[in-house]
Amino acid sequence: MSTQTDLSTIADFDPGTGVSSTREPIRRRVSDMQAYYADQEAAAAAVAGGDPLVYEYYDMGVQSTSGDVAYGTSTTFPGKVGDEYFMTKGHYHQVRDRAEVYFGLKGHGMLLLQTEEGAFTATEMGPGTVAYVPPCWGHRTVNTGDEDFVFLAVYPGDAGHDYGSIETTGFARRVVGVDGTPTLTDNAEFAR
Ligand code: S6P
Ligand code: ZN
Repeated sequence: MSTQTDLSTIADFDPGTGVSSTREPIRRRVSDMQAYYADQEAAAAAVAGGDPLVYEYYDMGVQSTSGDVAYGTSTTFPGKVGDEYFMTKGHYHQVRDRAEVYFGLKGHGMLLLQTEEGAFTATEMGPGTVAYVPPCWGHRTVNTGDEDFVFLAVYPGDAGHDYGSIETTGFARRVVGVDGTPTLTDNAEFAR
């Protein structure tokens, strides 16, 4: 059996930083996801004050077939919008039953998981943490520390990404700083 994957296109990355020297990252600033944050005044002020980079991630270029295993690194920078920590947009996989494994490389964060049926759970991540995203669970990561939060993500090549569902409903919980401690709070705008 032959594979159509061109191995010369498969990228490597620095396991200390997540950075790949051969691929361009996808970058998200506050302005790319202003409506995701609870404090709209703080989000507007952040955009006006320089529009900081919230996160960047590399897709390492594996082709999107069910037999391939895609992987990438993701870096969420330290920071907050209001009292809410910097986070990824979050998504379900387009093919819902495709699972994913995260492996913590640097810094500290939280992985939020939810189902479309209303279940929610969260797990803390740090260097060496292995976290599993089961089939059908939406996932978002949050940097709860004061350095870059970096992890490796590995998932089936045909998983795809559905951002629209999270954009519409939000996540059931937000992660905010309460007296300096990352704390899960109910999201008042969450619409199941
Ligand atoms: C891909 C995996 C991660 C995210 C990355 C950015 O399935 O879950 O590589 O793509 O953390 O998050 P998001 O929600 O913008 O794709
Ligand atoms: Zn994913």
